Amino acid sequence: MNPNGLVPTIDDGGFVLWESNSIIRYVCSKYAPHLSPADPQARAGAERWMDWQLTTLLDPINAIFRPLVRKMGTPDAAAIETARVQCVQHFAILDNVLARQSFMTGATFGIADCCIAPVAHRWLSLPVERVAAPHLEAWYAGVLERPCSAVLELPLS
Ligand SMILES: N[C@@H](CCC(=O)N[C@@H](CS)C(=O)NCC(=O)O)C(=O)O
Repeated sequence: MNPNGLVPTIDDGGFVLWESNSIIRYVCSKYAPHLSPADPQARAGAERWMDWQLTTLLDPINAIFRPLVRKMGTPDAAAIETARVQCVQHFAILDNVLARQSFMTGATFGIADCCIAPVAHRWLSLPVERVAAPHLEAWYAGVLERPCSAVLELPLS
């Protein structure tokens, strides 16, 4: 179904789609259009965080998650520390945003929150030192209260 042999991959009535953020966009547009802002600037602002998650946030998270949780390769303490510092900086950016608005999508929960929440779950669960990010932590606690957030309660694996 996915030439890359990776998850997530969905089959929606014969329509096969992979790439997590494309899946979020598709599922929201078909089944929950209220999660995507209609205003072009609000939508671009939200989608910017989805692109940033893929291009900037995931690499340092995975540089910690893969060796420490998935046990892939031999942990390199210096590389993990470099990634940790990058994560602290990246999550400070999110904390700043969430000091000014309730959700990564804007005033209401939406597509950008669906995409950032699983990465925040990893970051807040990794066995590394973090810097307090009160707005991020309050936002994440709110996400955990939402229906369908049970997957975020699972331990990292
Ligand atoms: N850019 C892809 C990355 C997909 C990816 O790397 N998936 C990982 C899990 S997060 C995977 O399938 N790894 C192999 C495995 O878990 O068996 C996306 O966002 O969907």
